[in-house]
Amino acid sequence: MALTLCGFAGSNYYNKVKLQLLEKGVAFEEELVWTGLKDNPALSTRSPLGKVPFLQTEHGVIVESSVCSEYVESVYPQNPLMPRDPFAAAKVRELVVYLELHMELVARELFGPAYFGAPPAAPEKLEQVRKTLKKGIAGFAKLAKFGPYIAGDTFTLADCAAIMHFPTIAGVGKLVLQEDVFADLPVRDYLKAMKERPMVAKVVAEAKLGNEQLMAKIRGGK
Ligand SMILES: N[C@@H](CCC(=O)N[C@@H](CS)C(=O)NCC(=O)O)C(=O)O
Repeated sequence: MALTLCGFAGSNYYNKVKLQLLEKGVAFEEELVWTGLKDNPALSTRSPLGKVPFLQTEHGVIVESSVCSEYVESVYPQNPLMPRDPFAAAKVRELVVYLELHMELVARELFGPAYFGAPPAAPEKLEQVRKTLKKGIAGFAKLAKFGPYIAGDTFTLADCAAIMHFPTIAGVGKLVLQEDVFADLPVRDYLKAMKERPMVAKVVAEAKLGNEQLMAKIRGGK
């Protein structure tokens, strides 16, 4: 049975795993699944919280993008995106956790006003997110190498995550906080260089279409 990545291309977590599969050259299929248990209670049998992405494998379903990525690395050793050395691998995992827990999840508190037409957030909320996000980014800056890749001289899972999380986080800074939250990091040049990679360019192009599809769905109230 083929490996199937389930979710939608407007999701950066989905695209992180998709980029990994493409960079590794692993054969997979995509199944369009929208989030939310309200409209689709049956989804809970595959994704208990109604979140995407999840991976349908020959053994069953795996939820949580980082767990999916770890599974893919262990089952498909070709073109590894995790170092074999345990310490180096831990350094890659650290970067992914900083990107997701201390940056993306913080920025997500303002995704409503930034991307989905929600009313502006209260000033106290803006300041709280600004402070926490900048603290997370300052911590990440101490770990990230940009050498030229996030973890050093090799493309890893930290790049799959960074390429997909940087733009949404930067968007919250620009659209809601009115601030370049990455002013002290070479994020713009990094993203430009990464888009030279054919698989990154493919995922980014499909993400654009996926976002348009998502916005049309939201506008249609479907
Ligand atoms: N920790 C999860 C986060 C996934 C996530 O939040 N996905 C979003 C789409 S980008 C989602 O499913 N949102 C719907 C919801 O939270 O109910 C992962 O890494 O897979």
